[in-house]
Amino acid sequence: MRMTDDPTIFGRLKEKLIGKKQEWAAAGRGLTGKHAAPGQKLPPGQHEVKDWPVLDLGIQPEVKTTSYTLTIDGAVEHPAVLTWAELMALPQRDQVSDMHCVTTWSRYDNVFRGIPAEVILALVQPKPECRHVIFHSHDDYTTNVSLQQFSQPDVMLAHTWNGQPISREHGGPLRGMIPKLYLWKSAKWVKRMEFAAADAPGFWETRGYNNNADPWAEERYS
Ligand SMILES: Nc1nc2c(c(=O)[nH]1)N[C@H]1C(S)=C(S)[C@@H](COP(=O)(O)O)O[C@H]1N2
Ligand SMILES: [Mo]
Repeated sequence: MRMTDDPTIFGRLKEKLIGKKQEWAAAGRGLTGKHAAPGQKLPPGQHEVKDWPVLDLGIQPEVKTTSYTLTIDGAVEHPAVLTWAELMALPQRDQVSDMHCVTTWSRYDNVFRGIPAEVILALVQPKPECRHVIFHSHDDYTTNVSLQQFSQPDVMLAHTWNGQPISREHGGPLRGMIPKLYLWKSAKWVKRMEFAAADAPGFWETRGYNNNADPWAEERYS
């Protein structure tokens, strides 16, 4: 089923929400025109929140660790299908990160635990022509980042937030966490990571949102 022609009430509701965010992109909502130094904690046009809002397409798939697999394929020397046990046996790290959502909220100092990007890279070894990483999720969401953005030291596949397993609504059991980009680049319920030579703009990137998505440069829209 395509996301755009679901006739159910949830489908129509979802369409309304997606339509609203596309309108924001077209109108340049939230843009201040200011730039901020990357060292500055709060990017321009953002405000701090203490709760953790939930944003997604309205489908929150139940993904069980007992049957979970992560597929990593494409332009890599060693494609892999990893079970939950295999993922947990990889080196893990704690990382304190801020989250910046394009809808203008930022949430500071989240302790995420997970598998660092560098561990994934060492495992699968991107081929020389590889330039992009496309995340595919269980709700059919996709998002794309450059290999360089994925390779930053604070990037991880996270399974734990502030000492608790990441909840289903926030993308558990495993989600991307790319703290220096707007949060739509951090895929919830990750199913597959596709390494690629060619870029493939994802769900929001094809609906008016910026391909690069640097909050300090206010790269909200395309
Ligand atoms: N699989 C999936 N990942 C997703 C989304 C989604 O709809 N599906 N929404 C993105 C958007 S737009 C945002 S702002 C963040 C929200 O994460 P949160 O709900 O944990 O705050 O998830 C991102 N990752
Ligand atoms: Mo978002």
